[in-house]
Amino acid sequence: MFKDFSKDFWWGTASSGPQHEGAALEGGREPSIWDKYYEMSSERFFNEVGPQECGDFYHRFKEDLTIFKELGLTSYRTSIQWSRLLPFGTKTPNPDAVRFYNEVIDAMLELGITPFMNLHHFDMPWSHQEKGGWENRDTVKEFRYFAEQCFQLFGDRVEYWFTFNEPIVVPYIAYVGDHLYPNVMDMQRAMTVAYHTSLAHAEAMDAFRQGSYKGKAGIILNIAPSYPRSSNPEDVKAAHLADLFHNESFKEPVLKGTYSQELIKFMADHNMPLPILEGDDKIIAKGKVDILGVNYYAPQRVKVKDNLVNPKAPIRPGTFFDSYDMPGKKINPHRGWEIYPQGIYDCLIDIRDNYNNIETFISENGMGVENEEPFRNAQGFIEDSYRIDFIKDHLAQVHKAISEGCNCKGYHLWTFVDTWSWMNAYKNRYGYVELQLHNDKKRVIKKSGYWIKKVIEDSGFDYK
Ligand code: BGP
Repeated sequence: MFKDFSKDFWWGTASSGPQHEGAALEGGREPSIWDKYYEMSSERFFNEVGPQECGDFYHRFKEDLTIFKELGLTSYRTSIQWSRLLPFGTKTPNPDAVRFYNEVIDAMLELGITPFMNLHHFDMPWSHQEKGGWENRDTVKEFRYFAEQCFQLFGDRVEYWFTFNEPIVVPYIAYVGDHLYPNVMDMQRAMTVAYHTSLAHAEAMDAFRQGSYKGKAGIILNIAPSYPRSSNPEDVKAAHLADLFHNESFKEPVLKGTYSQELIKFMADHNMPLPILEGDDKIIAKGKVDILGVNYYAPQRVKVKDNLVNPKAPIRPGTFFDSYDMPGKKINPHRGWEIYPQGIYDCLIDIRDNYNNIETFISENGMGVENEEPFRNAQGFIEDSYRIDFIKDHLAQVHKAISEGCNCKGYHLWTFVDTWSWMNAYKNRYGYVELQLHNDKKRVIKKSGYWIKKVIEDSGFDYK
């Protein structure tokens, strides 16, 4: 059956400054938390390839955008690096950064590509991290200042703004996980970081509205629907808690303008009170978004804990529930993530039914695959049919959600050209376009790139 999408559906891709720009030491940029973490612990990064080894969008954006246009894609998300625009805590925008982002935005508009600009993609400038990063409440006003600068400098042309990408990730990987500085395993500090990030988001939304800029502002959340192993009340309770920490911690403030009372109480009941000050509710209320980006990769499957917790172990979300390894689940072995297309539908229906059917788009979805070399064909390009199938299965669910009334406006694949991916560096490739890292970073369109071009031309595709 043909899955038809509206003519104005946003067919795009997502990327980020820290993962694709490169030129980390050029143009006056200061190191971000990732550059420093690589300096401290390079052995943790796949093949010891660090964040400075990016696709060089900084010098090659015109080439990338030309290929982007050739594939018929219409909207491109990247981010403005705080560490490039306001390096070392300066209040005066770095002229080289202003020039670069102006050129990128202008090049997109000339090609008829809509820029979607995000302001924070896990990439705290080191000078702010040294002062405590998101644990320090002063960072909230520093972020508002950065956001204001971005709106003032580029708001005459950018009409889609996003304050944060996946704001729950930094608390999780750096404060209760072992994947980023400061690796502290402390749930109170993690949720403090999350709380201050909510305030920073709300301050940036307020700055956007105060300035009466055109367009819309919002946030991008990685929503992982939480499914209990069974209908046993303990499993259901466990899944609810996983949802509360991972999803509701940001969904409620950004979609309802209130901070979850349940989360506040849970943290207080476990002697980890959140650093709430009088009047914060008024700030949080300003954070209600115009538009929500939904990043969807995989669900979380959850069960009640099998074993009692070691009382000396640090408290983490996993103190309260276990992950559930469902028999028969389909897995992407390269990334270890479950493939469950219906999850994307469940996310959209939840927003339709419980969050006023706010305007959304799929801001990330994709399949990371290690070593695509065996799929190279005689003409020299990668035949990534597995990626096409993955995208089709997810788009079919998006189509179904839209036909049932969900206000979902587009689909952005992660990513356009294979990017550097945090600890996994270049292990898993996600792009419509291959990055030949050791061949002068040459860009070569994959089969999925040619496929999406046809989908866009036809405004849809045939599905089993
Ligand atoms: C999302 C991030 C992206 C990107 C993607 C793929 O969570 O927003 O920055 O990296 O995941 O994940 P990974 O790179 O870990 O494979």
